Amino acid sequence: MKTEDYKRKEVRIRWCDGCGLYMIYNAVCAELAELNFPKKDTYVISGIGCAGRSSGYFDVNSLQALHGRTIPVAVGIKEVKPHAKAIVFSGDGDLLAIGLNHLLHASRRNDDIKVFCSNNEVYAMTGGQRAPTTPIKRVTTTSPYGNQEPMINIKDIILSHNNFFARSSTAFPDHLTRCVKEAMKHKGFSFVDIKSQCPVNVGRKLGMDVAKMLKWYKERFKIKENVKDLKEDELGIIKR
Ligand SMILES: Cc1ncc(C[n+]2csc(CCOP(=O)(O)OP(=O)(O)O)c2C)c(N)n1
Repeated sequence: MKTEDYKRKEVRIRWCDGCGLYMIYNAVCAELAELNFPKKDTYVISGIGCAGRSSGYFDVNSLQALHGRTIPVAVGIKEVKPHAKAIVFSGDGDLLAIGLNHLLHASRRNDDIKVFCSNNEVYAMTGGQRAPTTPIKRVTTTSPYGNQEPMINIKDIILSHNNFFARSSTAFPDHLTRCVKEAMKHKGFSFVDIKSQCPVNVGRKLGMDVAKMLKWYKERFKIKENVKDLKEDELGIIKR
């Protein structure tokens, strides 16, 4: 199978130009093609938000769940079709704010689902409001003087259950491909936190175009290999 075989052709993609979601979507389709995974056994579940649109763009069994409710749908699919690949493709707001409770329990149970979190550090679709993933001091629509709340530490939550955790970024495409591959191969719960650019509701507001945003990401993050833990500014794969 080819990458393009997993993409729905008749639907026009409505993500903004330069959005990181294109790269994440492509990386997941490319890995499905690499695995030659049967389309009939592949399920993509997305939530609400820009990332939530993804389910409409995969040419596999796909479903857009209610806001924050991707995980129970994926877990349900896996219960009745254990041979299937249940992929959750959603945003940081959807997975780590409204949907966090489900994520926590799926991780605790080590449910065999693959979670790809497009993390643009805001609620993008609704206008760039502060999310639990917004870094300290970041100016957003709802933190005009700079965010004062600490970020959620999703890495430690996932690792507290000894599950697969990877952090990558759309600014490092080869690393992103590697993280997607490892997550897909892993048996059990896998979570990939993908720091991804939102050119409109982050970039434009902070005075950066897409090229500047990618440069900014490259400066902010460093790739680490064979590590047991990651600092906030480090990208890597942790399997315990
Ligand atoms: C129950 C419910 N609450 C709130 C909303 C409004 N809403 C739509 S998208 C969204 C944020 C999505 O953020 P994220 O998951 O980070 O996705 P992004 O748009 O950044 O890709 C919110 C709060 C909604 N649609 N439904």
